[in-house]
Amino acid sequence: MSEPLLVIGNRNYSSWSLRAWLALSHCGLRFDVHRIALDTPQFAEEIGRYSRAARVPVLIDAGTVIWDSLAIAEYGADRTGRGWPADPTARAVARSATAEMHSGFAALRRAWPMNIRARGRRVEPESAVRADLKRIDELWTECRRRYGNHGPWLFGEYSIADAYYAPIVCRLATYGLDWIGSEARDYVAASLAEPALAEWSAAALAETELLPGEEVGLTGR
Ligand SMILES: N[C@@H](CCC(=O)N[C@@H](CS)C(=O)NCC(=O)O)C(=O)O
Repeated sequence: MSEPLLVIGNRNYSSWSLRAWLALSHCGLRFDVHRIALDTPQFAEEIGRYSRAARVPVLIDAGTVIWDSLAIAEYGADRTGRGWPADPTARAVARSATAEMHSGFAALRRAWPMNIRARGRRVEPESAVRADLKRIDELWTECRRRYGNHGPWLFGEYSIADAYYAPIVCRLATYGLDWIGSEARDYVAASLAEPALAEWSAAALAETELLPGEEVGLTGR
């Protein structure tokens, strides 16, 4: 039987694709990948073949379509038993942190789009973005202090929560670390050195597409 197929967008820009891909890679599920570049006629034409929701990521496994990054991460965890902390209390907190990312931080996501290739961007955060950054700093620091003694991740061992915050790590690498404290910075460094994110980032560097608004200036490409 063929492997599940994960349909993703551009590695440079598609933060939801990155989350699903990291979660599946870390839980050890084997899967194939099909990439469709966002904002192209090919995307409009092809995505409907995989998902009526018309968004990436989508996981197709033996005819079942799973069309949301968190549902995909949960599917990987269900299939392998890996993805969430073993301790029920830590697991509840990890799920809360993940859900907060899945449904929140809209101001930050809007103002600082993920662009893995770009470095040295300086976009002064407005107050709503600063509030998001403050909350992320506080959350990461608290998780590291409370749960981080068994490893470098938010809950010690790598979990879906780390996959969920990886695009924030990428944004901080692009827009600067000025707004977070030393423990959060250590977490950024550990995340950027992590092999799966490094593999995804190397593939993003090899991409050449530019999304509208990402073409010029001190923004990188
Ligand atoms: N809540 C969804 C969000 C998916 C999403 O917004 N994906 C974007 C790319 S990162 C997309 O497919 N955009 C294409 C479009 O809107 O046409 C998830 O978690 O999977």
